[in-house]
Amino acid sequence: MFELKTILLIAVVYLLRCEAKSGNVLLIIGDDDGFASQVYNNTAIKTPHFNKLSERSLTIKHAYTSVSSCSPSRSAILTGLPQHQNGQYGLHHSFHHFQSFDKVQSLPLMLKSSGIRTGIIGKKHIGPDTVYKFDHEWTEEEYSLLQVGRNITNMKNLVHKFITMDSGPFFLYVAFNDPHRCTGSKYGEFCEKFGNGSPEFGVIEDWKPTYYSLDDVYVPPYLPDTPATRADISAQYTTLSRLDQGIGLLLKELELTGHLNDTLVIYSADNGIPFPNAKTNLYEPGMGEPMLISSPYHTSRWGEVSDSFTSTTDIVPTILNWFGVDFPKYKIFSRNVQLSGKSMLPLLNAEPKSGWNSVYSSHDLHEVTMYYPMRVIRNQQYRLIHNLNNGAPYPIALDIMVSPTFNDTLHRTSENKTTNWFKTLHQYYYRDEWELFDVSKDPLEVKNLAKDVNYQNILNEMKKDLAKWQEATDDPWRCVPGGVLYQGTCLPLYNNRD
Ligand SMILES: [Ca+2]
Repeated sequence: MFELKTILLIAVVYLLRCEAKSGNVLLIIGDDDGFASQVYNNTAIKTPHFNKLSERSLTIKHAYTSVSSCSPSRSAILTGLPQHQNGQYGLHHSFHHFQSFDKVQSLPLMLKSSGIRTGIIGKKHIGPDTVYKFDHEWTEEEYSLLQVGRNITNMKNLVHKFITMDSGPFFLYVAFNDPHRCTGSKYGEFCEKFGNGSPEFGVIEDWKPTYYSLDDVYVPPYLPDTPATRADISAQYTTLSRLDQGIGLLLKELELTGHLNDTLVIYSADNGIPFPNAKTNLYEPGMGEPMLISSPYHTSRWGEVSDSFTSTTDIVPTILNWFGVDFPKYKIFSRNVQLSGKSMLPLLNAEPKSGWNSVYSSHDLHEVTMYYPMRVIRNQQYRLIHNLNNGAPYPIALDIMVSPTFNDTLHRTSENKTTNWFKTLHQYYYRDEWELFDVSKDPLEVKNLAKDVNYQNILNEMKKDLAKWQEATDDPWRCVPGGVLYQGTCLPLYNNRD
C-alpha cells in the first residue's frame, strides 16, 4: 500500500511538473542590429528569413534596449535589471573589466533551479561566471567568436547538438556576433567577407552572401548621406544576409528536432547600430531595437504589429512566465530586488488598453574611459534625456571612431567641408543637461523643448516618473549631478543642477 501511494504521489508530482512547463525557449540576440529589415519596412534590403519568422510572430514596433552598450545590455537582457542595478556598468572584456554584482541572479541560474537545462552559443561578454553560468557554453571564452557567432553552419550544428543531447525543457540563448563591426579585421568592416567562399576568406557552407551596390542601400535620415556611409551600410547589409540566413537555419533546426511547435522564439538585439547618433546613444536610433516574439501557443496575432512600448528588461519576466517560474526572492546590498519589466506574453493575445506606454533606459559607461551617464524616459509622444555629466564632451566608442562613416565626418569637419549630417560635431559632443523632444513631430530629435515655457508641465511630470524609476531600481546615480546620495536621501550641492 505504501509503495502504491508513493508511486501515485510521484506520478502526481511529475504531472504537475509537466503541466507547469509550456515547452522551451530560444532567445536570439543580434549584435548591434537595428531596423535594416523588411520586417521594419526597409525595402532596400532582403531579409526572407526574418520575414518568415515575423509571419509566426508578433512584431513589436516600439521595443527599446535598457542600455545601448554591449555588455551592460546583455546583463539587462539576462537579469531583467538595468545595468545601474545589476552592476555591469560597462564592457566586460580586457581592461574594461566591468561585471555584475556577485549576488545577482541571471536567467540560467533561475531556470536551473527549476530543472530547465540551459545553453549559450555565441557572444557572452558578461561576468562574473558564477552569475552567468549556463549548463553548456560555446562562447568567445573558449572558442573563436567568428566560429560560434558568425559561422552559421557551425552555429546550426551546435544548436542541434544542444537540443538533442538531452530531453526535457530547455532555454537556449543564441547570441550572434553579426552584424557587429570587425574593426581591424582582414574580413572587411563588418566581417562581410568571412566565409564568403573565396579562397582567402573560407567557406560557410550554408551562407549565400547577398551584395548591394551603393545606390541600393537606404541611408536613414540621422546619418550623413555620403559615399563612405553608403559603403559602410552596403557591407553591413551583406553581413545581415548571413544573420538572416542564420535565423532560417535555427528555425529549421527547431523543426527538424520536433520543437518548432513547443518553443517560444524571441529575437531582439543588444544596442543600436554602430553608427553616429545610434550605438551608445539613447536617442531613438540608439535605443530602439527590433523585437519579434513567436509562440506556437499564441497564434491569433501572428503576422501582426504591436504598438506597445516594450523593453529588453521585459525579456526575463516573459521567459519566467512562459516556464511558470517565479522571480527569485533575493537582495542586492540588503535591498530586495524587484523586476521593473513585465511579461510580454499577454500582448500575444490582444493589444492592451493601458500600461504599455513608456520605457526607461540608463547608460553609464561603454569602454572604461567613456563615462557619460544618462537616464531616459520615452513615452508615446516624448523622450526626456537627463545627461548627468553633460559638461564633458560626449565620448566616441572605438569602433565608431575608426569607422568609415564617422571618419568621413571628422575629415570633412577638419577641412571645413559640408558633412551632409543633420548636426555638427560640436552639437553632437556638447549636450544640454536635459533634452526633451516631441518625437511625434520631431523624429530626428533636433529641437530641445526642455527650456520652452510651454512644455514645463510635461517636463516636470516626466522628471517625476524618471525619479520614481531610479528610486525603484535603486539607482546609485539618483542624486547626480545636483547632490550626493547618503542613507537613501540626496544631500544638495547647491550647484544649480537637478
Ligand atoms: Ca553590441
